[in-house]
Amino acid sequence: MALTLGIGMGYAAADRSYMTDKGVAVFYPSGYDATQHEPSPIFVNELKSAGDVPSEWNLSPEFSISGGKNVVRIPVGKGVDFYGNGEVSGPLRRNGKEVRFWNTDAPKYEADEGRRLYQSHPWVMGVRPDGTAFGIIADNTWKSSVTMDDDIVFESEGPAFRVIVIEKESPAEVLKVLADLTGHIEMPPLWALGYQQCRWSYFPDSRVKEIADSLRINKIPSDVIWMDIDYMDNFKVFTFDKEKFPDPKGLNDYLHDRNFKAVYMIDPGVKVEEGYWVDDQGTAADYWVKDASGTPYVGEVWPGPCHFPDFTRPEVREWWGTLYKDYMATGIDGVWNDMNEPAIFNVETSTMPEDNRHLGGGGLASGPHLRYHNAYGYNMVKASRDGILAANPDKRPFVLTRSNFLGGHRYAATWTGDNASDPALMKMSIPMTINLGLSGQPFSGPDIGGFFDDCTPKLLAQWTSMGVYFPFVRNHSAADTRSQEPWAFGSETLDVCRTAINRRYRLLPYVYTLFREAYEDGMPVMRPLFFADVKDSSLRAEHEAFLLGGDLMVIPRWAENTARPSGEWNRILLEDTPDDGVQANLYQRPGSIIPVAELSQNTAEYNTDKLTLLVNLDTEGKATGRMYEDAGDGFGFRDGQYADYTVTASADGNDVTIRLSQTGGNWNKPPKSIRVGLVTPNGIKYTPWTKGDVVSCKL
Ligand code: MIG
Repeated sequence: MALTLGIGMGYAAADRSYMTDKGVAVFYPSGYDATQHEPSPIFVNELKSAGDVPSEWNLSPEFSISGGKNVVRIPVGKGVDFYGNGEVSGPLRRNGKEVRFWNTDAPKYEADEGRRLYQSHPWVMGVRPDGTAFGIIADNTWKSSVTMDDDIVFESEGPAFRVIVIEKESPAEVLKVLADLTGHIEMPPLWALGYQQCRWSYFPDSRVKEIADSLRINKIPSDVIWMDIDYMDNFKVFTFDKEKFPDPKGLNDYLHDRNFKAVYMIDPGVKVEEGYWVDDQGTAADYWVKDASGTPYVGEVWPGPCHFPDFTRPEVREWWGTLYKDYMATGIDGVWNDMNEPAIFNVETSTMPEDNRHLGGGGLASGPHLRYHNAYGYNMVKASRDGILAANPDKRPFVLTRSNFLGGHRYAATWTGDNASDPALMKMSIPMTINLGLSGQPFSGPDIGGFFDDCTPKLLAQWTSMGVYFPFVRNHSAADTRSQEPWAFGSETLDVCRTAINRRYRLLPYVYTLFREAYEDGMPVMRPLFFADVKDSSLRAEHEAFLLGGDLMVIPRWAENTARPSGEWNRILLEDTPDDGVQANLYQRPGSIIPVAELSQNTAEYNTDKLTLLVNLDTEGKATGRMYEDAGDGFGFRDGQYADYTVTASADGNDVTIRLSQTGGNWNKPPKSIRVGLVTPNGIKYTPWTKGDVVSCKL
C-alpha cells in the first residue's frame, strides 16, 4: 500500500474530499458506499461540494481497517480540550475518555462503566489553548465508539464512513455551524420551560388531581403534570386504563382549568394481542421490525410480548403519527417517548438482536439492526413530532425522549435517563447537560431529586436549588421510592424548593430569550463556564459552576472553590427570595442586562407587565441586554407576532440612562412599567417603577 507522507502506518488519506457551502470539510474513505449511510439522519440537507479543501487545511482524517473494524483517526495535536460526545456520564472535559455509540437502557449510568448511555452523538468538539475550536462528526449510525487523546479515533462495526470537520475561531462559532448543518430547534412552548412534576406513576386520576392541587396550595409555581405508564390499560400504548383513568378528557380539563399542562408517556413496544387495534393495524399492514428470518420480531417489555414499529419506513412513521390524533384530542399537551433505545426485557443485551431487519424506504436502504439501532429512538420521535403537529397544527409540539441520535434535537427535548438520588449523580447532571448542549441539544435536564433510591431532604433542597437553572426542570422519581415532591420532606425543604422555583419563574424573560437564541443560532441554553472567557485555561474543566446563557453564572452552594472568570461578576439576589443558605449563588456578567419578571404561579399567568432590568455595568459604564417575547405557543411569531427588545445602559459620570427599545417584531405589548436594579458589589439598588421606556438613575 502506498503511504502518503505524514500518514501513519496502515492509514490512508481520504479518497475524496470537498468543502461545502457552509465552509466545512468532508472526507470520504476509499470504498465508501453511500447506500450504507445516506440519507444521513444527522443533516438537514445532504452535503454538497462547493469546492476543494484548501491545501493549508489543518485537520485531516486518516482511514484504516483494523481488527475487522473501520477506523478513522484525526490527529489533532497536543493541548486540545475535548467536549461534546452527546449524552455522556463523567466529567465535562472528555480527554482520555471512550464513548460507545450503542443506545442503551443504562440505569444509574452503569452499563459498560458509563461508556454507553441512551443516546448517541458521534461528535467531538475540540478547543485549543488559544480558544480556536473545531468539531468532528462521524456520519455513521452503525455500532461504533470514539476515544479522545492526542488523536480522535472512531471505530465502527459497520462499513467505511465519511467524516465532517468544522474549523472556526471559537466554540460558539463551531456550534453555530453545527446547528446550520444539523438543524435548529423549534421554539418550545413557553409552558415547557416551567417547573414540572412527575412520578412513576401518579395514579389513579384522583391522585393526579391531588398532586396538581398540592402544587397550587403549597404555592409551588408549576406548569406540567406527567403521566407515566400506569395510566394505560395493561401498558398498551394509546389506551387508558378504564378504572384508574376512566375519563382522560375530564382529567385533562381539570388540569387545564388550573393552568396545568398534561404530558403522557408513549413507548415503542406494541402489545402482541389480537383485537388490540394498534397491534391489529400494524400486523395487517406488516409494519413491524423483522427478525433475521423475516418474521415480525417479538420482544418483552412492560405489556409482555411486543411488536416494534419499523420507524425507518416512512409509511410506518406516518401511521404512528396518525395514532396521536384521537389521543391528543383528549387534551394531552405533550408526549414522553421512553424505552426507545429500544429497551427489551429478559435478554442479556437489553435490546433487540443486531441481525434484526429494518426495511428503510424513502431513499434509505434496508439494513440490519446493527445499522439502525442508534437511530431507532430518533426515527420514533420524528414520527411522534410530526403526528402531534398534524393533530394540533396551531400548537408547538412538545416531545421528551430518552433515546436519540445526533440531529434529533430537531424533534424532541431530552432528559438524562435513570439517575439516582445520589449527590454524585446530582453533580454529574451538570456536565451531562452541558455536554448535550455542546452537541446540538440545548433542551435537556436530569430527573431532579434523582430517579432510583430514596431522596433525602438535603438532596432535594440542593438539587432543586440548582436544577431550576437547567433548560428542562422536572422532578421525577421511580416507583417504590419515597415521595419526592417539594412538600414531601416538611416545611423547611418545601420553602427552599419554592424559593428556587420562584427564581426560575422570575427569570423566565431571560430563559425564554435564551431558547430564542438556541432557535436562531444553536447556542446552548446552559453553557460551560469557559464560554465566559475561552482563552482562560483555568475555566476549561470547571463543571460545578456553570452559565445559564451568557450573562448568568450559577454556583451551587455545595460547590467549593470553583474556577471564576475574571471581571466584576456581581452577585445578585432576587429580593423576595431571602437567602436560606441552600440556594445557588447567582452572579451577573459585567456589561449585561438581565430582564426579570414579577413572580407568577404558572406560565399562563406569567407576563412582563412589570419588568425589572438588572444592570451590571462594565468598567466602561456600559451594558446591553435582550428580551424576546411572543405568544409562548403557536406559530404567529413566524409572521412577525413577537417583540424583540434591546436594552442598553450607559453611565455618564454618576448618571445612568437605561433604555428599552423594541428592535424586532410587530407585537405591540410593551411592559406597562419598568424599573432598574443596578447591580453593585454591595447588592442591587432598585429605582422606583416608572412608565415609559427610559429610566435614569444615579450610580
Ligand atoms: O422500565 O415508565 O427512564 O423515567 O419512569 C422503566 C417507567 C421504564 C424508564 C424511564 C423512567 C420511567 C420508567 N421507565
